[in-house]
Amino acid sequence: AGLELDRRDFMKAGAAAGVAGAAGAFAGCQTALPEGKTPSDSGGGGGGGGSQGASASHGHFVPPGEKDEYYGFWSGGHSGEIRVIGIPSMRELQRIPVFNTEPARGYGYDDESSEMLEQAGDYTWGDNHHPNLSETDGDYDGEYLYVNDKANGRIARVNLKYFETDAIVDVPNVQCIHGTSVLSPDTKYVLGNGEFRAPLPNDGRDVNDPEEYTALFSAVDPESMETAWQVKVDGNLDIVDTGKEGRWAISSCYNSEEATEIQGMTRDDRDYAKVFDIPAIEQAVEDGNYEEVNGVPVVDGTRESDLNSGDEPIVRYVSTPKSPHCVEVGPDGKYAFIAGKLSPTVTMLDLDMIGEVDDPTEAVAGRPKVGLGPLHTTFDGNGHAYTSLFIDSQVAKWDIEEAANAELGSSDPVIEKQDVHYNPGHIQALEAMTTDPDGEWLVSLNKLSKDRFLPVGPIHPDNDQLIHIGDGEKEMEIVADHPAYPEPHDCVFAHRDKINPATTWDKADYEGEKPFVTAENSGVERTGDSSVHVKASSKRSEYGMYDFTVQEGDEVRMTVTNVEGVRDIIHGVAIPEHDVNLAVAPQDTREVTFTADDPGVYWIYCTYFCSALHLEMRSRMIVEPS
Ligand code: CUK
Ligand code: CUA
Repeated sequence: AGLELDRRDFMKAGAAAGVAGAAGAFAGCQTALPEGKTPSDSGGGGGGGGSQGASASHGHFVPPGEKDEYYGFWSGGHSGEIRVIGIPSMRELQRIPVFNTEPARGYGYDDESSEMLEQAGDYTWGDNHHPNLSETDGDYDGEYLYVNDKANGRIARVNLKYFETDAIVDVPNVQCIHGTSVLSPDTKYVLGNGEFRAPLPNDGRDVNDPEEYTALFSAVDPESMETAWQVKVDGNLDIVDTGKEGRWAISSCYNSEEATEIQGMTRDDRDYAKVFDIPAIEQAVEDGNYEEVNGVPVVDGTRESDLNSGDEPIVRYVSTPKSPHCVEVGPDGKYAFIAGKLSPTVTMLDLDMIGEVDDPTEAVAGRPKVGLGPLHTTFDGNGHAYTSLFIDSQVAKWDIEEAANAELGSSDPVIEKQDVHYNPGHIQALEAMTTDPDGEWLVSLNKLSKDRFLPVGPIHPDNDQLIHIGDGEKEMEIVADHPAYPEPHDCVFAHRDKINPATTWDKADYEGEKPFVTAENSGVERTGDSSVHVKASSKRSEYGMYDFTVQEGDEVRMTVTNVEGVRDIIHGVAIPEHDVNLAVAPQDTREVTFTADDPGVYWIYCTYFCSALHLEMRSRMIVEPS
């Protein structure tokens, strides 16, 4: 059987790539080459658009010692984390815990992060789908990343100086936040779509009256991370993106029927996109045209509301084919692309026109047929859109202007389709969400990998495929399969020049909040009848003291500073049988509070292999019986 398989694989490679390609495959190439190309054709040469300067087939290989050109930030789905992946190598560089706990980084173990998680609802997990980089002037400023928690209706902020989550807001009045976007061009708000309709407030009222349920569109202040306002709408809210000028936010709605079961949700032939007029909403809040619910101004944006009856409605409802999925706004800000999901089309909404027309449906500028199950669209900056086709397991590349100039539903602007493996959700091209996309690479986040990898049990990895798109003039080519731990939804890419992480901590960033403990001021101080404060420095290869003594039952607050000035020398603090686990980076201080319940001797040890004497880096906690 093994032989059979090998032969079939060989024939597949031969068929796909031609003889030269098959020869290339034997020479150890990762992928088949396009027809007519020989391995030497693709050895070097200058790929355009700021690529690593290699060909389509091999350009994603980043040699040892060299670095990727782009940061990719992946949402981790129900793992709750963000993953940092280099593009084009697809190497995983870091994981940033957000809604989960992560022992390797001490996240959810030290006082600060565990209090943050506690105050944000004290859930042990989250389901993050949509990472968004903060913007200044429509470009990534490298300051923050914002991401939603679909499961618990939260939005978190990751500080990109330290690649660390620094704030989480549990948005009031909503159960779930799905679509999430920053408001371009200057991140005035982080916007979140409440997907599930529920009573407002959800306190036991109206539980048996689904027609009284409501969905809310929320705006969070990116600095204070407080909910600024919310808008009540008809139907539900799936995904959101914004125009480039700070006025429009566009959300898709797949359940205009307001049904509670799938038959009802898919009953009607039409649903809609909702176009939020942000300045008009702000004006309504300023004028006091809202109802306050749980401390948040809630503006009525339902179709029949007063605020929607005049010439300047706060929400415009645009009819679309049934059950649309994603909304993405193109780089020039002219069109919002609303993927059909159940319709094989993408609806193009003209954002220059939406404020001008009486009937917002007149702003629909195109509705190309692209294939079955269109979910998400991305851009190369050269006039092409790429739409993922969930049902067809393909990525369709199509011409934006051609679609805009054709009769609705009649155009076929598709230039090319690329098979992917299998069932793609989001796709993203380099910097496609900015005003100036870089083309070159596209990642297809495929939901199913089926037979693509060694079997690892019934729960399969996803498959993120790296596709070379160049400047959009050449054919697409898959150059790498990359198994992904379940379950990424979306990703965002930024050129490495736009992200400037610190390599050690800057203690000025926490001055006044936490002490900086040196060897000299290490020690134990009794702070109450049954509480002590232990302060310890850490450096290669010792803590500030070799032992310390507390009394049985003491509440121990422990503050540990890593006094190293050198990058990549991390010290950990593990205390056996006390669930204590800190990871302290150079120049950082972390604190943990625990109770010394059981008398005895406990060996504190360092968890990061920091020097040849790492194993000797220990301290003794003596808990005297009371
Ligand atoms: S959703 Cu997952 S594939 Cu949450 Cu952006 Cu479309
Ligand atoms: Cu410090 Cu190991």
